[in-house]
Amino acid sequence: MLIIGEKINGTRKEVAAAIAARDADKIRELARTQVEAGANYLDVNAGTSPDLEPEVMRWLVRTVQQEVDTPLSIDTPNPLALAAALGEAAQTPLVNSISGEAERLERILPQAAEHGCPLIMLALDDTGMPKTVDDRMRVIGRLLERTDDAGIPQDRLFIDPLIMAISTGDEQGNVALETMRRVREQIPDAHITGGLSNISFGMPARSLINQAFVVLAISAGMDSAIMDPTNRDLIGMILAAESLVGKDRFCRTFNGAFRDGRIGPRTAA
Ligand code: THG
Repeated sequence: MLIIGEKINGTRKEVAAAIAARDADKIRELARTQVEAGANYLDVNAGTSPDLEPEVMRWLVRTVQQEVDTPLSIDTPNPLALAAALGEAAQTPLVNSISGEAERLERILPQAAEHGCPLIMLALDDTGMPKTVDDRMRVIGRLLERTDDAGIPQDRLFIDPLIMAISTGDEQGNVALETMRRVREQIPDAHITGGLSNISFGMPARSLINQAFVVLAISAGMDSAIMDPTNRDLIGMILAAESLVGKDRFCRTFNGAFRDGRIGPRTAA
């Protein structure tokens, strides 16, 4: 599982406060703890108004990369904020994201292509959020024509089915899972990602829902998630599920994580 650490997000209270105070230590700590927990990418979302976003994004990326040289996931619909981030990134970042919205296609996709960035593709367009699996697959198909034309290889794509809260509709889990299964079948080289905790928004005991969902999603072909990498239970569930579907040769990753004390019951300190 390619883990994209979600915690540097300006829509979160502690990060909004750190940005307002330009508290670099706080941002560096969020970077370090997520990388130590095993994050492969760090998502960076300024969560500010579009006019301030390029400046805040530049500061966030610079600050994070003072602490870690982990590749980033630049989470913005704003082409100017993406350009600012590209200027500061230590390694080629993941671009989060493009969609069928014209602005993103015309001003984000060319930057991703030029810099050879992997790219998250949302099943969304100017007409809004497609409700059914068929509608999502149509949007994804149209976007795939555009990324193919731009010369982006399909194994550089992270397709996001748009994970919506089950509290807003009983079928939201099935819609996301069935979209994942179809993407896995029709676009076998592409990665599948998404915001894992979206599924449990508005529910009690969210962690239980997130853990159950990630197992089903791995079975449906999900191989990446935007999530809290410091959540030990979730990491344990992911590594267990991957070993159960043949994604962990000789269960080496599971065994190694257990040996290192990263999963399983905590031993008394
Ligand atoms: N797809 C893509 N990008 C995304 C999302 C997605 N980026 C944003 C989001 N969804 C994923 N990122 C986060 C970041 C933080 C939190 C959740 C998702 C988070 N949420 C807690 C909650 O919801 O209760 C608490 C907030 C807080 O700590 O203040 O932390 O779907 N491509």
